[in-house]
Amino acid sequence: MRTVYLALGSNIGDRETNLRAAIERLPAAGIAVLRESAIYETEPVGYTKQRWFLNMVVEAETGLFPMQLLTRTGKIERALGRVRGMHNGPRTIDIDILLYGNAVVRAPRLEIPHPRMHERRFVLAPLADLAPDLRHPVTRKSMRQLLEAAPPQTMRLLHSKLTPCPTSTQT
Ligand code: GSY
Repeated sequence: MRTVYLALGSNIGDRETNLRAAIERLPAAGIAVLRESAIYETEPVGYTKQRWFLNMVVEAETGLFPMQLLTRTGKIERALGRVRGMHNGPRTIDIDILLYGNAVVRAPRLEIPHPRMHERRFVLAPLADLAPDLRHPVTRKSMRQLLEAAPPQTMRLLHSKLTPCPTSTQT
């Protein structure tokens, strides 16, 4: 089993419902959710003439191999109405694999750690909420250090309370 970190984002429709719907589909896909970050409303990066995003990060555990994980998260994106449109354009739901334990994967369709995570405050803020001392497998910098060094981005905390996952509250 590996601990993985997934970044979720949405800027079409009911963004919070889209995030929730994606999280609810993870367990059936073989991805057990351990913890959820707060949700942030973030200014769009890249193509800026689009609606603000809701972004969050999920810590999960899985026995899936990285490519299987990519296939399963892609299936959830499609089931929730994600269509591949404009590059960097609006999306119902986006699920990016940030980290897969300490593994480094360099495949044509999949790079882990996510190649742009260190420059994305909308990823690093929720990730540092969950795991500030976790180190990037390549640079060995902590998520807190990466967040401090990331380019500025306007964002606001939507929900400050970390939502406990139902399974993690069982004794
Ligand atoms: O894969 C990331 C999608 N995306 C986002 C996002 O999730 N949040 C913000 N704030 N900007 C973004 N630009 C892109 S592309």
